[in-house]
Formats: sequence, structure tokens, C-alpha cells
Amino acid sequence: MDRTLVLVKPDGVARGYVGEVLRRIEAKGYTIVAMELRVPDRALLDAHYAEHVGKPFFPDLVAFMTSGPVVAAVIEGQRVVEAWRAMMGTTDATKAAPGTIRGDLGRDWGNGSTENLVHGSDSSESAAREIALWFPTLPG
Ligand code: DAT
Ligand code: MG
Repeated sequence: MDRTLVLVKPDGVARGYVGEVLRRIEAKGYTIVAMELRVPDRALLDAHYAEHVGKPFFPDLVAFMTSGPVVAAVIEGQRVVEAWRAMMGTTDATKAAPGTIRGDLGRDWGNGSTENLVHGSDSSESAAREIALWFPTLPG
């Protein structure tokens, strides 16, 4: 069975959308197999966002992601990696399609930070890597 890593980012938690995000996952029919509220540290984010370390926006991304608690979850179901990416919408919330989480709930707040509510692994390989980082003791 396919699995992917979901994060409700600090803006999503602060704005009270944990329930809304989980509601959409449950309504769509996927199963939550692990979940935790935590403030990620720098080491975890360096590993999680390894592909982005050194990019111009990386310091702002880390500042945003360590600004408060996130909800991390592992969800499961056939083709859940691609489904969750579709449910999130594109990275830039301003352009994300209505009906998606980012399109319905996100916007540019003019503070230079890309606050787009949620994360989802972009492939099965990324999902396996990210799940091992966030939930190292979760049985496969
Ligand atoms: P996604 O979160 O849609 O998978 P990504 O993996 O390319 O997008 O980037 C991870 C996060 O980094 C993204 O959610 C917001 C931030 N980010 C990406 N590209 C950015 C850019 N050009 N400027 C500012 N922030 C960016
Ligand atoms: Mg990504």
C-alpha cells in the first residue's frame, strides 16, 4: 500500500486548519497511520528539504518552518502520493487552483515568506525518505 508524508505547516496550525486538512484526507478515503504535533528543528529541516539547502529562499523557509508547531502525519492508500499532491495544489498559493487546500485557504501575505499550509512528498522515493526522517520508528 502506498504512503506519503503530510505536514500541516506552522501557518496551517496557527490558523486553525488542522481539522480541515485532516477532514479532507478522511473524506477522500485515505487512512492516517501515524500523526504527531511537534516543532521541527534545524537538523530535521536540513534533511527534509535537502534539495533546497543553499537556495536563496532556504533561510526564510527554515525560519517559517521553525516558527511554531507542525502536524506531521503519514497517510496510506492506493496512489496516495499523487492524490495528496493534487489535493494540496501548486506551491504558490496565489496561483493554486480553487478546490485545492492551497487554492482555497492560502494566499500571499506580503511578508516574503511562502506560507502554503501543507507539505506532501513529491514521489514514492521522497515519501519513503521523508517518512523515515519524521517517523523513524514507524513499522513499514
Ligand atoms: P512543494 O512544497 O510544493 O513541494 P518545493 O518542494 O519546490 O514545493 O518547495 C518547498 C517549499 O519551499 C515550498 O512549499 C515553499 C518554499 N519555496 C519553494 N520554492 C520557493 C521560491 N521560489 N521562493 C520562495 N519559497 C519557495
Ligand atoms: Mg516539495
